[in-house]
Amino acid sequence: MFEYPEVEPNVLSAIHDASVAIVVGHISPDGDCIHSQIAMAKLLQSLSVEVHLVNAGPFSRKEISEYEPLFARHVDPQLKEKNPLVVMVDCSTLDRIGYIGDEIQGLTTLVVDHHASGSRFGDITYIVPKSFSTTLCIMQLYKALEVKLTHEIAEHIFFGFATDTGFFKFIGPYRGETFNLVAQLVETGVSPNEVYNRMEGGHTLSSRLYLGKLLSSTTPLFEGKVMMAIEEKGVFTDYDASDRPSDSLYSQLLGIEGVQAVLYIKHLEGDSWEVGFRASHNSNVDVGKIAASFGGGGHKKAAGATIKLPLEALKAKLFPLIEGQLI
Ligand SMILES: [Mn+2]
Repeated sequence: MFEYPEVEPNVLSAIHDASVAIVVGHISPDGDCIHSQIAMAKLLQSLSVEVHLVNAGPFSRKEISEYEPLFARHVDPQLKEKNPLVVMVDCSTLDRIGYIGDEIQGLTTLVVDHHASGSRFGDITYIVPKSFSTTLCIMQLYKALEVKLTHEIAEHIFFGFATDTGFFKFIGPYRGETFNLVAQLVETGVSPNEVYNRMEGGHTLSSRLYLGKLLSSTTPLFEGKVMMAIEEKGVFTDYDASDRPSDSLYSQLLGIEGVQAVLYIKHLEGDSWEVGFRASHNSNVDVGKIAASFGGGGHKKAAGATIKLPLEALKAKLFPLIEGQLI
Protein backbone atom coordinates (compact mmCIF):
# COMPACT_ATOMS: atom_id res chain seq x y z
CA MET A 1 0.00 0.00 0.00
CA PHE A 2 1.22 3.51 -0.82
CA GLU A 3 2.07 5.69 2.15
CA TYR A 4 1.91 9.47 2.09
CA PRO A 5 5.31 10.97 2.92
CA GLU A 6 5.57 12.66 6.28
CA VAL A 7 4.97 16.40 6.29
CA GLU A 8 8.41 17.97 6.79
CA PRO A 9 9.00 20.14 9.88
CA ASN A 10 9.71 23.20 7.69
CA VAL A 11 6.16 22.95 6.28
CA LEU A 12 4.67 22.74 9.76
CA SER A 13 6.72 25.63 11.10
CA ALA A 14 5.89 27.84 8.08
CA ILE A 15 2.20 27.34 8.90
CA HIS A 16 2.68 27.75 12.65
CA ASP A 17 4.73 30.94 12.21
CA ALA A 18 2.25 32.62 9.84
CA SER A 19 -0.08 35.31 11.10
CA VAL A 20 -1.45 36.24 7.68
CA ALA A 21 -1.79 33.96 4.65
CA ILE A 22 -2.88 34.26 1.02
CA VAL A 23 -4.19 31.00 -0.42
CA VAL A 24 -4.06 30.87 -4.23
CA GLY A 25 -5.00 28.27 -6.84
CA HIS A 26 -4.82 27.91 -10.61
CA ILE A 27 -6.74 29.78 -13.30
CA SER A 28 -9.95 28.14 -14.58
CA PRO A 29 -10.21 26.38 -11.22
CA ASP A 30 -11.70 22.90 -10.93
CA GLY A 31 -13.20 21.15 -7.92
CA ASP A 32 -9.87 19.98 -6.55
CA CYS A 33 -8.40 23.47 -6.75
CA ILE A 34 -11.32 25.31 -5.12
CA HIS A 35 -11.89 22.74 -2.38
CA SER A 36 -8.14 22.63 -1.70
CA GLN A 37 -8.09 26.40 -1.33
CA ILE A 38 -11.08 26.35 1.03
CA ALA A 39 -9.81 23.39 3.11
CA MET A 40 -6.40 25.06 3.37
CA ALA A 41 -8.00 28.36 4.41
CA LYS A 42 -10.03 26.63 7.13
CA LEU A 43 -6.93 24.83 8.42
CA LEU A 44 -5.07 28.13 8.72
CA GLN A 45 -8.06 29.86 10.31
CA SER A 46 -8.33 27.18 12.96
CA LEU A 47 -4.71 28.07 13.83
CA SER A 48 -5.74 31.75 14.15
CA VAL A 49 -4.14 32.83 10.87
CA GLU A 50 -5.82 35.69 8.98
CA VAL A 51 -6.61 34.17 5.56
CA HIS A 52 -7.27 35.69 2.13
CA LEU A 53 -8.52 33.47 -0.70
CA VAL A 54 -7.47 34.61 -4.18
CA ASN A 55 -8.13 33.07 -7.59
CA ALA A 56 -8.02 34.74 -11.01
CA GLY A 57 -10.99 32.64 -12.23
CA PRO A 58 -13.03 32.30 -14.32
CA PHE A 59 -15.39 30.19 -12.23
CA SER A 60 -16.97 28.61 -15.29
CA ARG A 61 -17.51 25.07 -14.01
CA LYS A 62 -20.98 24.74 -12.60
CA GLU A 63 -19.95 22.60 -9.60
CA ILE A 64 -17.73 25.37 -8.20
CA SER A 65 -19.60 28.53 -9.23
CA GLU A 66 -21.35 28.82 -5.85
CA TYR A 67 -17.96 29.41 -4.16
CA GLU A 68 -16.97 32.37 -6.33
CA PRO A 69 -17.99 35.03 -3.73
CA LEU A 70 -15.39 33.66 -1.30
CA PHE A 71 -12.54 34.56 -3.65
CA ALA A 72 -10.85 37.88 -4.41
CA ARG A 73 -9.54 38.30 -7.97
CA HIS A 74 -6.45 40.23 -6.87
CA VAL A 75 -4.05 40.37 -3.94
CA ASP A 76 -4.65 43.54 -1.93
CA PRO A 77 -1.30 45.44 -2.31
CA GLN A 78 -1.50 46.59 1.34
CA LEU A 79 -1.44 42.95 2.44
CA LYS A 80 2.17 42.64 1.31
CA GLU A 81 3.25 44.87 4.19
CA LYS A 82 2.06 42.20 6.62
CA ASN A 83 4.53 39.71 5.09
CA PRO A 84 1.92 37.03 4.46
CA LEU A 85 2.69 33.39 3.74
CA VAL A 86 1.49 32.46 0.26
CA VAL A 87 0.05 28.97 0.00
CA MET A 88 -0.27 27.80 -3.60
CA VAL A 89 -2.42 24.71 -4.13
CA ASP A 90 -2.99 22.37 -7.10
CA CYS A 91 -0.53 24.17 -9.41
CA SER A 92 2.02 22.27 -11.50
CA THR A 93 3.84 25.42 -12.56
CA LEU A 94 4.11 28.94 -11.20
CA ASP A 95 2.34 30.45 -14.23
CA ARG A 96 -0.81 28.40 -13.47
CA ILE A 97 -1.98 31.18 -11.12
CA GLY A 98 -2.06 33.72 -13.98
CA TYR A 99 -1.45 37.40 -13.23
CA ILE A 100 -1.50 36.69 -9.48
CA GLY A 101 2.10 35.49 -9.94
CA ASP A 102 3.19 39.11 -10.32
CA GLU A 103 1.14 40.17 -7.30
CA ILE A 104 2.84 37.76 -4.88
CA GLN A 105 6.39 38.30 -6.05
CA GLY A 106 8.93 38.32 -3.24
CA LEU A 107 6.67 36.59 -0.70
CA THR A 108 7.49 33.24 0.93
CA THR A 109 5.56 30.49 -0.85
CA LEU A 110 4.39 27.10 0.35
CA VAL A 111 3.35 24.77 -2.47
CA VAL A 112 0.89 21.94 -1.77
CA ASP A 113 0.25 19.81 -4.83
CA HIS A 114 -0.02 16.41 -6.49
CA HIS A 115 1.26 17.13 -10.01
CA ALA A 116 4.38 15.49 -11.32
CA SER A 117 5.00 17.70 -14.33
CA GLY A 118 6.63 21.11 -14.25
CA SER A 119 9.80 22.35 -12.69
CA ARG A 120 9.99 22.77 -8.96
CA PHE A 121 9.14 26.13 -7.52
CA GLY A 122 8.16 27.53 -4.13
CA ASP A 123 10.28 28.03 -1.01
CA ILE A 124 8.64 25.21 0.93
CA THR A 125 6.78 22.27 -0.60
CA TYR A 126 4.52 19.35 0.20
CA ILE A 127 4.12 17.65 -3.18
CA VAL A 128 2.86 14.08 -3.46
CA PRO A 129 2.61 13.12 -7.15
CA LYS A 130 0.95 9.80 -6.28
CA SER A 131 -1.87 11.50 -4.39
CA PHE A 132 -5.14 11.41 -6.30
CA SER A 133 -5.99 14.97 -5.32
CA THR A 134 -4.48 18.02 -3.68
CA THR A 135 -7.26 17.87 -1.09
CA LEU A 136 -5.89 14.50 0.11
CA CYS A 137 -2.47 16.18 0.56
CA ILE A 138 -4.20 18.83 2.66
CA MET A 139 -5.83 16.07 4.71
CA GLN A 140 -2.28 15.02 5.63
CA LEU A 141 -1.58 18.56 6.83
CA TYR A 142 -4.66 18.43 9.07
CA LYS A 143 -3.33 15.23 10.61
CA ALA A 144 0.21 16.51 11.01
CA LEU A 145 -1.04 19.72 12.65
CA GLU A 146 -3.57 17.77 14.74
CA VAL A 147 -6.51 19.87 13.59
CA LYS A 148 -9.87 18.09 13.75
CA LEU A 149 -11.49 17.04 10.46
CA THR A 150 -15.05 18.23 10.82
CA HIS A 151 -17.86 17.08 8.54
CA GLU A 152 -17.64 20.36 6.65
CA ILE A 153 -13.88 20.06 6.05
CA ALA A 154 -14.23 16.39 5.13
CA GLU A 155 -16.78 17.32 2.49
CA HIS A 156 -14.36 19.77 0.86
CA ILE A 157 -11.64 17.12 0.86
CA PHE A 158 -13.95 14.47 -0.57
CA PHE A 159 -15.21 16.79 -3.29
CA GLY A 160 -11.68 17.50 -4.54
CA PHE A 161 -10.84 13.80 -4.45
CA ALA A 162 -14.06 12.91 -6.31
CA THR A 163 -13.33 15.52 -9.01
CA ASP A 164 -9.81 14.32 -9.73
CA THR A 165 -10.62 10.60 -9.71
CA GLY A 166 -13.71 10.92 -11.94
CA PHE A 167 -15.58 9.66 -8.89
CA PHE A 168 -13.21 6.71 -8.17
CA LYS A 169 -12.91 5.71 -11.85
CA PHE A 170 -9.22 6.58 -12.22
CA ILE A 171 -8.01 4.56 -9.22
CA GLY A 172 -6.02 1.42 -10.00
CA PRO A 173 -5.01 -1.50 -7.75
CA TYR A 174 -2.89 -1.39 -4.58
CA ARG A 175 -4.15 2.02 -3.52
CA GLY A 176 -5.93 0.92 -0.38
CA GLU A 177 -4.56 3.94 1.52
CA THR A 178 -6.90 6.16 -0.50
CA PHE A 179 -9.92 4.07 0.51
CA ASN A 180 -8.78 4.27 4.14
CA LEU A 181 -8.68 8.06 3.88
CA VAL A 182 -12.07 8.13 2.16
CA ALA A 183 -13.47 5.89 4.92
CA GLN A 184 -12.42 8.49 7.48
CA LEU A 185 -14.15 11.23 5.50
CA VAL A 186 -17.36 9.24 5.10
CA GLU A 187 -17.40 8.51 8.83
CA THR A 188 -17.59 12.26 9.57
CA GLY A 189 -20.94 12.27 7.74
CA VAL A 190 -19.94 12.84 4.10
CA SER A 191 -22.37 11.16 1.70
CA PRO A 192 -20.70 9.98 -1.55
CA ASN A 193 -24.17 9.61 -3.04
CA GLU A 194 -25.05 13.23 -2.32
CA VAL A 195 -21.71 14.53 -3.60
CA TYR A 196 -22.16 12.50 -6.79
CA ASN A 197 -25.57 14.03 -7.40
CA ARG A 198 -24.16 17.51 -6.86
CA MET A 199 -21.24 16.83 -9.21
CA GLU A 200 -23.00 15.00 -12.01
CA GLY A 201 -26.55 16.32 -11.83
CA GLY A 202 -27.91 19.76 -12.49
CA HIS A 203 -27.21 19.93 -16.22
CA THR A 204 -29.34 21.98 -18.59
CA LEU A 205 -30.90 20.56 -21.75
CA SER A 206 -28.95 23.18 -23.69
CA SER A 207 -25.64 21.84 -22.39
CA ARG A 208 -26.61 18.29 -23.37
CA LEU A 209 -27.44 19.53 -26.88
CA TYR A 210 -24.06 21.26 -26.96
CA LEU A 211 -22.45 17.93 -26.05
CA GLY A 212 -24.37 16.32 -28.89
CA LYS A 213 -23.02 18.91 -31.35
CA LEU A 214 -19.48 18.33 -30.15
CA LEU A 215 -19.88 14.58 -30.54
CA SER A 216 -21.11 15.04 -34.08
CA SER A 217 -18.12 17.29 -34.86
CA THR A 218 -15.72 14.51 -33.86
CA THR A 219 -13.42 12.87 -36.40
CA PRO A 220 -11.28 9.76 -35.91
CA LEU A 221 -7.52 9.93 -36.56
CA PHE A 222 -4.89 7.21 -36.86
CA GLU A 223 -7.32 4.36 -37.51
CA GLY A 224 -9.57 5.48 -34.70
CA LYS A 225 -6.88 5.46 -32.02
CA VAL A 226 -7.36 9.21 -31.55
CA MET A 227 -10.61 11.16 -31.54
CA MET A 228 -10.60 14.87 -32.33
CA ALA A 229 -13.46 17.30 -31.71
CA ILE A 230 -13.08 20.79 -33.14
CA GLU A 231 -15.18 23.70 -31.99
CA GLU A 232 -14.99 26.72 -34.28
CA LYS A 233 -15.66 30.09 -32.67
CA GLY A 234 -19.24 31.24 -32.79
CA VAL A 235 -20.65 27.97 -34.11
CA PHE A 236 -22.29 26.90 -30.88
CA THR A 237 -23.34 30.27 -29.49
CA ASP A 238 -26.92 29.06 -29.12
CA TYR A 239 -25.86 26.63 -26.44
CA ASP A 240 -25.28 26.99 -22.75
CA ALA A 241 -21.49 27.24 -22.40
CA SER A 242 -21.60 27.94 -18.67
CA ASP A 243 -22.29 24.26 -18.11
CA ARG A 244 -19.09 22.89 -19.68
CA PRO A 245 -19.79 19.70 -21.60
CA SER A 246 -16.06 18.91 -22.01
CA ASP A 247 -15.79 16.36 -19.19
CA SER A 248 -18.72 14.40 -20.62
CA LEU A 249 -17.24 14.71 -24.11
CA TYR A 250 -13.95 13.19 -22.97
CA SER A 251 -15.55 10.28 -21.16
CA GLN A 252 -17.86 9.53 -24.11
CA LEU A 253 -14.98 9.54 -26.61
CA LEU A 254 -12.55 7.62 -24.36
CA GLY A 255 -15.28 4.99 -24.06
CA ILE A 256 -14.95 4.11 -27.76
CA GLU A 257 -13.21 0.79 -28.37
CA GLY A 258 -9.51 1.20 -29.22
CA VAL A 259 -9.27 4.92 -28.42
CA GLN A 260 -5.97 5.93 -26.82
CA ALA A 261 -6.29 9.72 -26.82
CA VAL A 262 -8.85 12.49 -27.26
CA LEU A 263 -8.27 16.04 -28.50
CA TYR A 264 -10.77 18.82 -27.94
CA ILE A 265 -9.67 21.83 -29.96
CA LYS A 266 -11.61 24.98 -29.22
CA HIS A 267 -11.25 28.21 -31.17
CA LEU A 268 -10.67 31.19 -28.86
CA GLU A 269 -9.97 34.03 -31.33
CA GLY A 270 -7.72 34.70 -34.31
CA ASP A 271 -5.06 32.00 -34.33
CA SER A 272 -5.61 31.12 -30.66
CA TRP A 273 -6.82 27.63 -29.82
CA GLU A 274 -7.44 25.97 -26.50
CA VAL A 275 -6.51 22.31 -26.74
CA GLY A 276 -7.72 19.83 -24.16
CA PHE A 277 -6.00 16.44 -24.09
CA ARG A 278 -7.08 13.19 -22.50
CA ALA A 279 -5.44 9.77 -22.74
CA SER A 280 -6.92 6.43 -21.84
CA HIS A 281 -5.45 4.80 -18.75
CA ASN A 282 -4.39 1.68 -20.60
CA SER A 283 -2.52 3.55 -23.31
CA ASN A 284 1.12 4.70 -23.29
CA VAL A 285 0.16 8.22 -24.27
CA ASP A 286 1.48 10.94 -21.95
CA VAL A 287 -0.56 14.01 -22.86
CA GLY A 288 1.12 16.04 -20.10
CA LYS A 289 4.35 15.80 -22.10
CA ILE A 290 2.64 16.83 -25.33
CA ALA A 291 0.88 19.77 -23.67
CA ALA A 292 4.17 20.85 -22.05
CA SER A 293 5.84 21.05 -25.47
CA PHE A 294 3.24 23.72 -26.31
CA GLY A 295 3.77 25.56 -23.02
CA GLY A 296 0.75 23.93 -21.36
CA GLY A 297 0.55 21.64 -18.36
CA GLY A 298 -1.29 18.86 -16.60
CA HIS A 299 -0.99 15.18 -15.87
CA LYS A 300 -0.02 12.14 -17.92
CA LYS A 301 -3.66 11.40 -18.73
CA ALA A 302 -5.23 14.88 -18.68
CA ALA A 303 -3.68 18.10 -19.85
CA GLY A 304 -4.29 21.34 -21.69
CA ALA A 305 -2.55 24.08 -23.61
CA THR A 306 -3.37 27.32 -25.36
CA ILE A 307 -1.72 27.29 -28.79
CA LYS A 308 -1.27 30.26 -31.11
CA LEU A 309 -1.05 28.89 -34.65
CA PRO A 310 -3.32 28.65 -37.69
CA LEU A 311 -5.34 25.43 -37.33
CA GLU A 312 -3.56 23.55 -40.13
CA ALA A 313 -0.12 24.43 -38.72
CA LEU A 314 -1.32 23.41 -35.26
CA LYS A 315 -2.41 20.02 -36.57
CA ALA A 316 0.87 19.57 -38.49
CA LYS A 317 2.85 20.14 -35.28
CA LEU A 318 0.55 18.24 -32.94
CA PHE A 319 -0.30 15.08 -34.86
CA PRO A 320 3.25 13.62 -35.13
CA LEU A 321 3.72 14.09 -31.36
CA ILE A 322 0.62 12.02 -30.67
CA GLU A 323 1.27 9.46 -33.39
CA GLY A 324 4.73 8.79 -31.95
CA GLN A 325 3.15 7.69 -28.66
CA LEU A 326 0.45 5.36 -30.01
CA ILE A 327 0.72 1.60 -29.61
MN1 LIG B 1 -5.84 18.40 -8.71
